[in-house]
Parts: sequence; structure tokens; C-alpha cells
Amino acid sequence: MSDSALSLREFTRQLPKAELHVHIEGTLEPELIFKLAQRNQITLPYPDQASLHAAYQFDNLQSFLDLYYAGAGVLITEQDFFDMTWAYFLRAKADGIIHTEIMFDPQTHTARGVSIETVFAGIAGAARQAKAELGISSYLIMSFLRHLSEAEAFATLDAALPLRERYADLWIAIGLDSSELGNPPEKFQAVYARCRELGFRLVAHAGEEGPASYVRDALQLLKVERIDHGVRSEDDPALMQYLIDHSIPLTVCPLSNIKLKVFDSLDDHNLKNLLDRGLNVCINSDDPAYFGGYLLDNYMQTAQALNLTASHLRILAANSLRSSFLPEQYQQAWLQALDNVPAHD
Ligand code: ES4
Ligand code: ZN
Repeated sequence: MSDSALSLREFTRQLPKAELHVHIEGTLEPELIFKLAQRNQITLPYPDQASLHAAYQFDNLQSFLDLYYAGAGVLITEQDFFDMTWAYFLRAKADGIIHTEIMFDPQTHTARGVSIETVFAGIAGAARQAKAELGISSYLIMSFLRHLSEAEAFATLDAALPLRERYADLWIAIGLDSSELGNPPEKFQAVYARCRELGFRLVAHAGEEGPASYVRDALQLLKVERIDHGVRSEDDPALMQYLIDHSIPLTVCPLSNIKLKVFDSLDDHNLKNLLDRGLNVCINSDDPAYFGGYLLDNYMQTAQALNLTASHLRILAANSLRSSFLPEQYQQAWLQALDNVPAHD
């Protein structure tokens, strides 16, 4: 790496950034998968870390999800969920993340007999320790698996609601993830209406593999405030204008999109085009243990491939702060801190 590339990385690391699209189960590194398998006496279908890692070659979203759910199978105890989440926070700190909104999938765990209390307790314990010891704030986005039924989403919501008060400082939002094609937003219209009545903030994955119409339907039928991915919106000019006019945040995940073949290569990614057209896009890592990089790597590899300048990087970081669910006064304070980061030459 050249000196100037190095200093652009350091500049970007110093920018206060929010990460708004990360699945905590997607931060589970092969090393920790093996450690937890041993701790819980689970036999993995891979002889070692290297052969598990070698299997991370995906053709599409589903081929990734199959491995991601299998990897999550080593999470049994509260300590396991804590250890996974704490490891993410240490990486977040190293990358200059000051706030994160973490998605988690209780259904992946309750289906295996792990209680939803265990899931919440482990993740929330790490989030509270991160606030106290690392100065990183966070919110939790409980996400429904869209390949399951809406009735199962309602059952998950009902199981989680008794925990709401205990985790009121963290659990403020609802998300929708997993297999997009064939599981359109309208399938979850009633449960999103209920979550809205309950006062949750709403996000959903849309327009990753699915069409632009799923982005429109997530906004209009589910009434989400933020779209996870949304890169396929480009196919619909009227939708693009709507996203610009309403400054709808798109949490774009460049390395994820390449690994899952949403774009052929980073050079072909439409992030710069979306940014230059005035869309409110930010960069996120999605499932960094599987996609080859955490947040700062996503910023830097994208900057390199698309010739992003320091001012693009500042805008991306500012968008992440403004698109967060942080109260306005915190956003303003971080935006001020962002302005105070010295210019990169
Ligand atoms: C996911 Cl990349 C992606 N898309 C949809 N659902 C997911 N769950 C975890 N990663
Ligand atoms: Zn995602």
C-alpha cells in the first residue's frame, strides 16, 4: 500500500462513523465458531478453521444463508452470544465506529431450543459493556426471518415483548432479513403494522436480490424509515426520485454485494452513482466474518475501486450518522466532531 493510501485509511478511520447494517451472527469468525463448538461439544462438518473458511464461496444470497445459519448453530449460552458480540465491538472500536445498530435473528436460535432471553441477555450485556468501556453506543434491531411465516414473526414478537422494558435502552427497532426473492414485503404487512403501533422504529432489507418494487413496497406497505441494501432501486427512475426527495437512507454493503454476486466486481458497484445522484447512502459491513472485511475495509476497498475522494468519505460517514436512530442532539455532536477531523491532503 502506498503512503497516500495509508493516510487515506487513517483519515477514514478517524471519521466518526455509525454502522447501521450488521447482522451480529454474521460477525462470528471461523476461529470463534470452532472455539464455541468445542466449548459446547458440537461436531462441525469441517475438520478445521481453514476448511470452513475455504467454504465461503457463494453464488447468491441463499448459498451464503445456508452456511450462516449453520455457523450460528454453535451459539448456545448467554456467554456465547456475549463473546460473539464483544468481539464485534472490539473490531468496531478499531475501525472508528462510534455508534452501531445491530441486527439479530432470534428465530435462528429459538428454532434450536435456545431461549429468546438467552439471546437478548448475551447481546445486550456486550452492548452495555461496550458503551461503558469502549464509548460505543448501540441499538438493537430485532429482525424477522422472511422465509418463515408472518404467524411465526408474530410469535417471535410476542415472545420478545416481555423483555422490552428490561432492554428499553437498546431494543428500539424491527428489521426483516433472510431470503428476499419470493418473500415480498406484503407478506409482513400486518406484523409491521403491529410493531409500528408499539412504537418501534422500522427497517427492512429490500432491493438486494429482489426488484425495485420491493423497495417501494417496504416503504409504502411496511412504512419503514430506512432500507437495507436498496441498490436495485436504480432500475426504477420514479423510485429513485422518491428516495432523493425524502432522503430515505440506503444502508449499502459493498463487499457483501460482491461476495453474493449482486454486482460482478467492486468496480461495477453503483454506490458512487447513487451518492453523486444525491441519494442518502452509507457504507456498512453486513456479515463481515463471511464477506472478507469489517467496516473500514468496506470504506477503503470501495474508495479504491470507485475513486472516492476524502470528501466522498466524509459524506458517507455523515450520512451514517444522520441516518442513525440516535437522538438529534447526539447526531449533531458527532457531525461536529466529524467536521473537526483534519482534512486529508
Ligand atoms: C443477510 Cl446479506 C443478507 N441479506 C439478507 N438477509 C441476511 N441475513 C444475514 N445477512
Ligand atoms: Zn443484511
